[in-house]
Amino acid sequence: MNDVVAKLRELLGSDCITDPALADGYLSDWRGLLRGNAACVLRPRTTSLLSRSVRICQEAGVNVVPQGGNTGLVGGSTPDETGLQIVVSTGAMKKIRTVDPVDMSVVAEAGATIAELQSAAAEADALFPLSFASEGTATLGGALATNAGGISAVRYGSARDLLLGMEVVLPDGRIWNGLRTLRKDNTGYALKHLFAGSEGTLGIIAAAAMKLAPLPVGREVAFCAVETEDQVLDFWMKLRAAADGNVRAIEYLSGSCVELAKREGLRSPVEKADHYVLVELTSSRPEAGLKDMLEAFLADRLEDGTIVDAALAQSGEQQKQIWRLREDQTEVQKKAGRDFKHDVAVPVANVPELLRRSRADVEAGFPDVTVVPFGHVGDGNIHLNVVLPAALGAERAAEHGRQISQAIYDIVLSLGGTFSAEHGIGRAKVGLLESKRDPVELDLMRRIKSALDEDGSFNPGKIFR
Ligand code: FAD
Ligand code: 2HG
Ligand code: ZN
Repeated sequence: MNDVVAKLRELLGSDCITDPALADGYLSDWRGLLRGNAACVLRPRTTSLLSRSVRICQEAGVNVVPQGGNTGLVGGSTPDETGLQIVVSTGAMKKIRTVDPVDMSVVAEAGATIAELQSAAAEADALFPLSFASEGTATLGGALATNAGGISAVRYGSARDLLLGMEVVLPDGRIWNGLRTLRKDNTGYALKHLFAGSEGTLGIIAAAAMKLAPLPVGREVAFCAVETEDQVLDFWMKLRAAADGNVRAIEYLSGSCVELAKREGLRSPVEKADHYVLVELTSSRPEAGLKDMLEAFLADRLEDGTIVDAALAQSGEQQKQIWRLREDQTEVQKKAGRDFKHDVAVPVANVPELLRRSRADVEAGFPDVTVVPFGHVGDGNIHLNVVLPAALGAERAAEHGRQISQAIYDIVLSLGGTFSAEHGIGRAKVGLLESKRDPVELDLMRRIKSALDEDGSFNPGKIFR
């Protein structure tokens, strides 16, 4: 191993990190649940250096763990404990190569953050549509490798839907240059879609071309209190019909989520309820009349009883406060005790049943637990999280967590859903994938893996055991 590290050091100089203090932040996951070790951490600055680094690793038979912003929630970017793997971070590859307002595309290196892409697009009067709470740190490469969704997927789709082209360093060190910005390109297999959602198991995304959208000029945000799960769905159906193309976000929060946020000092602008929905409408047409539209829509919903209270933000500051109730959930839940995450999706029509059954089953079996579901209701994607009291002790919490997860996944699958909607498989859901997915599907996935990564050296233990 010393020889390999010496060669990498020769190639990358101080961008080959061996100092434990400097390497530390790359060795554990965002949630603080996993801690690994690595022979070194590489931060190549160009695709060519990335490719040469990977080739050195490949020739020495060393396993590689790709990493972007390290904000993933399923342990995909953490090395194992052996100290024999090498973390390859794209953090130093941040160039935004082109923003093309005619083509409506951006070409950027993998380490550019989502927030940097949003800013670069806005400077050219365009919108980079991906958006989620970790956007200040999460990278383009990571978002594509996990096929991240987020709050505006209901309007613009997930990362994959925005993908036009890719530059990838393959496990043998070769560079595949598929960095095209064409809107139509039916030239054989769409290889880029293999790498989207592949979680660092097939190659390292070095750069990507992504679609942009028109920059919104109008933005309205409202927060509503709702009495029942069915009314949450009813509200969304009515909003979709009334505002259709203008809905940028429709997010669900349970009453328990808002109570947790209040404990952290946040304020809700509506009366207390069992359920809440957050709506954001945007338009790139100044004359769209979004405010009148939303005001009239909310008045109608109060009138027909779909909602019991509503607040339409009157300033940018109020919009931010409303969004914090939603965007701070991951942090708030992390602080509240031992949090167990279930990033699930069901057909949208089954969301009320999912919310009802999971809460009833979990609360009946585990009186100590707080069920804190929230998320992207328009996509049928609910973060069906639970928090157990910290006082329960690690071992009992783990055992309760295991039983609760099983109960939740059983409900999700019985409703035609999936156990990973937008966060991926990583290390956390390897067993679930293996036990719950169709054997033919698994066989095809394994064949793709071995065709691209013959030695199995790219992110071993992730997606597959
Ligand atoms: P990392 O965490 O570094 O890596 C994630 C996976 O991708 C790993 O398997 C890694 O090996 C691989 N990878 C990273 N870069 C590359 C590359 N260049 N080439 C190949 N493989 C690579 N996710 C959502 O989908 N929607 C949300 O709303 C959302 N909100 C979040 C909010 C918070 C507060 C946090 C902490 C996380 C949230 N996430 C969300 C999860 C996470 O931010 C996303 O999955 C994000 O896309 C990960 O990007 P990253 O750069 O941090 O990747
Ligand atoms: C979100 O939607 C993220 O905020 C994180 O996907 C979800 O913390 C979670 O469980
Ligand atoms: Zn989410």
